[in-house]
Amino acid sequence: MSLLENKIGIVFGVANKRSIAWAIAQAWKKAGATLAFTYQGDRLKENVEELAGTFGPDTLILPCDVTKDDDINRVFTEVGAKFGRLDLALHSVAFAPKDALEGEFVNTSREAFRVAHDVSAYSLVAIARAAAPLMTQGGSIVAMTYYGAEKVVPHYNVMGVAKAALEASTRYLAYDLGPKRIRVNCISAGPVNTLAARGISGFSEMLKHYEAHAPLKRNVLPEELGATGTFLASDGAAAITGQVIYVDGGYQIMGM
Ligand code: NAD
Ligand code: 0WE
Repeated sequence: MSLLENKIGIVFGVANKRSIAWAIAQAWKKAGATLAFTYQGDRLKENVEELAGTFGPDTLILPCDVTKDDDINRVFTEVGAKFGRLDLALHSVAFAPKDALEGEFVNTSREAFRVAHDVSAYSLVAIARAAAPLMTQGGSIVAMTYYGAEKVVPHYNVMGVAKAALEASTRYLAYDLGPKRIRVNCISAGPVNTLAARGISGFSEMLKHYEAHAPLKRNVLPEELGATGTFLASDGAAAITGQVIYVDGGYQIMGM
């Protein structure tokens, strides 16, 4: 039997075929899950419909700006109406204004700080709250994070602070939702060449740095994030909650 047979999931954060969300969605689908997808706005509608459209007629595809409570509530109302239940949710969404990732952290504006935290951290809380009533047989919520949450990665700046908030939110959500058998975990991925990473100056040097310094001497592959996402979604992880799992070739263990 497949690992996620009869599970219903929702995926936030597919922008294109390189998105980490797409890698995890494909793995969830392959493991037997039925999926709903959300996309940020009209700009990404066609992309997501083209990708997720290959998943069959029972695939729900809905717009959702995660900074809008009404969008989030509408999405979960529609998931409830179509499937009657939910088992899995993937949060793979982050944004900070570009200039906040270029200068010094000390110059982060109030507005850039607010936006980064709203999109990248608070949205997990809002999604978990809306998902929980549908997770009537328990559930698994997975969010994507990055090492810049715990150590200084030059230029990651306010995103690192927002990821720290995301990781702490994961722990508090795990505590609140544990009695309902809803687990909440983060995958901390090593650098992956996606849309969100492409614009970052020095990103290819970062990939080389990981190749040189991570114990496994290579970068992480999207399908490896898919495999960890499937594990965390599966009953094999039934006693794992509130954790940050590093899928980074071992980079995080190094002191030098
Ligand atoms: P991506 O650009 O493919 O995905 C980011 C997604 O966030 C996009 O789909 C975008 O539409 C969505 N998004 C941004 N603002 C939104 C909003 N207001 N409402 C709804 N959606 C919104 O890039 P990715 O690298 O796949 O990023 C996915 C996640 O993985 C992010 O949380 C990112 O921080 C994390 N991550 C990425 C890397 C990396 O190196 N690429 C490493 C570790 C963690
Ligand atoms: O979480 C991320 C990137 C998220 C991200 C990317 C952008 C680029 C375009 C958030 N907001 C924006 N805003 C934009 O305008 N990563 C883990 C990838 C990443 O980004 C970095 C990194 C790494 C790794 C930025 C600086 C240093 C390292």
